[in-house]
Amino acid sequence: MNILDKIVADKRKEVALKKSIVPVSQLENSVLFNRNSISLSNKLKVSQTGIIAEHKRRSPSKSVINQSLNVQDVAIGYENAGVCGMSVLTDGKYFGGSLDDLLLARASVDMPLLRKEFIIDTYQIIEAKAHGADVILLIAAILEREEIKILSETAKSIGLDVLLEVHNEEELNKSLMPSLDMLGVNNRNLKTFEVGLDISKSLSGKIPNDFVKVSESGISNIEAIKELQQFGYKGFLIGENFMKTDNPGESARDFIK
Ligand code: IGP
Repeated sequence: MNILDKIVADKRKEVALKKSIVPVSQLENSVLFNRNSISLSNKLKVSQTGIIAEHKRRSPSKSVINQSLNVQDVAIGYENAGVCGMSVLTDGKYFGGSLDDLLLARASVDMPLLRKEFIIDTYQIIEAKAHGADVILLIAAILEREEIKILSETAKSIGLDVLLEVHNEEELNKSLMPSLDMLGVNNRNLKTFEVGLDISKSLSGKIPNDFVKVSESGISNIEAIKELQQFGYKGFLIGENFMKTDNPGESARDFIK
């Protein structure tokens, strides 16, 4: 079993347990469920820099990245730096995140928030909205086309943007559909953890222009962004490079000026 299969197996159990305790109707009654979401894809379209900055304490590939900061300070730092949006990891077991992180980020800033999660069930989308997310991530490597359709249409029906993540041409070809807003190319192979920007470059021409192109992972300098912009990318998802410092907001600011 590769790590991705393990994460998904754990996630299925987690979602089944949660469903038995917190019914969807309860999530739909939360204050945040009725908040108007802000579109990240619209912001990226008009941005010069297109930074989506991530809150990530640890990961299966790097173990500890930063355990000492609180999510509110990180969120405020990112927003003050002028990023387009923030990605908040909500997986606990592998990334040290939580839905509370998403709630606290929501309470601290106005910018669009992405729930970074392994989504396999519509329940997690309702949950994302109820905790203040504006955008959800769908990962093509763990979903069938029909699942991508149901999940993305559910997200759109409650006003959320959808970022679909691929890592190769096969995943891209099976996934294209109008209910997606952004197409993300993950420079990290989630099964092997290998990282390289070449995959963003080689897939860029195959992504139709109706989708906002996002390059994800392994971005550590402005030169990489400038180069990826030549390939049509409008969004850049950056985690570790900011989170490994004592002041992620300041680090993000260096990428924006
Ligand atoms: C950020 P990095 O290399 O800048 O820390 O990567 C983000 O792209 C990465 O955390 C990520 C991810 C994911 C995490 C991309 N897709 C899916 C968990 C699940």
